[in-house]
Amino acid sequence: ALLNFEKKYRVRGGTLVGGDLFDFWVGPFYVGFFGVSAVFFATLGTMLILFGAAIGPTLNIWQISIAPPDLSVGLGFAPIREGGLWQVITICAVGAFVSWALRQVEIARKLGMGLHVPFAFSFAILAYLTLVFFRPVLLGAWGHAFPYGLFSHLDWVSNVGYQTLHFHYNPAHMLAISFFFINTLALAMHGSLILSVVNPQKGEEVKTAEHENTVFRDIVGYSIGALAIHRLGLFLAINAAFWSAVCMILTGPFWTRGWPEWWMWWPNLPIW
Ligand code: BCL
Ligand code: UQ2
Repeated sequence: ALLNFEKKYRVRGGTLVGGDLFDFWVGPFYVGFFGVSAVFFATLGTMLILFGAAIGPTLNIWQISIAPPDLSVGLGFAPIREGGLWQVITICAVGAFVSWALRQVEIARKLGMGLHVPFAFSFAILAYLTLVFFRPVLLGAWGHAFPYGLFSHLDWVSNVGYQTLHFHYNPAHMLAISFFFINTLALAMHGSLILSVVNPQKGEEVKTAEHENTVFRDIVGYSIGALAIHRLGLFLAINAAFWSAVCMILTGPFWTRGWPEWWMWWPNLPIW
């Protein structure tokens, strides 16, 4: 059913591609050129994963894995059963993610809103592209990308981590983790604060912005404010994904020894 406010916002225009051709809705969903391309890539990619599982050695959901080509293939195309499937699935994944971001752009334009949502999502795409495109290209082989499987991708993370002896010493990994954790703190503070003001005791009234500011001034002596908490959240989330991408671009292409050794710059400073 069409919600009463939806009619007003279902306006023509704002499309980047296709003009009016795909400018319509299916139920609650806006379609657009990029809705069509997203569904196309997502469906094809999913079917290829199912095909890969079917021709693979196991149907155990935990063990199904679609691996990239052998390192000897370098940056070339591989036969479909020897990593080619992984390559086509990766193209589908990138096609679907980028379509999704551009569909967010079209919807934001249609509504006259800022592009903050697609901007934020593009950092998740950047992190994914780092693992399956930029880093393998810099290392000279698709085989450096991670395999698509539940346990197999965990094994990849572990192996790649131990190749540099102790991944916790990767400074960009440290930063990324710190942003993830601070982001969790910030959203827990924000979510709990909002719920606490809109769920008053029986007989009490919903509380105001003054209450929000006062409770945190009483607790920690500072309130960031209703607008800035959202800026902070977006900043923390974007940085978490960004420094994750950086930590992996560094690992291999720009640093091949153990990460603990990188910290030798500190005792090697000429000031001691
Ligand atoms: Mg580590 C990476 C934390 C220990 C080796 N590690 C990461 C980062 C993150 C992290 C900073 C993964 C997040 C990320 O990249 O998001 N590691 C972390 C923590 C510890 C830790 C907190 C800990 O000990 C407490 N790591 C270790 C140990 C090493 C180690 C010491 C192993 C022994 N770590 C590695 C390696 C890697 C990491 C190797 C990485 O490769 C990874 C990293 O930085 O990658 C960049 C980014 C997000 C994405 C890539 C997701 C992209 C999503 C796409 C765009 C959209 C998907 C849509 C989806 C399919 C649709 C679903 C539809 C729904 C049904 C609705
Ligand atoms: C706040 C505020 C909100 C909030 C939150 C705070 C009225 C509705 C959560 C409190 C935030 C602070 C003190 C900053 C915390 C900093 C970090 C780095 C976690 O003041 O304004 O708006 O939701």
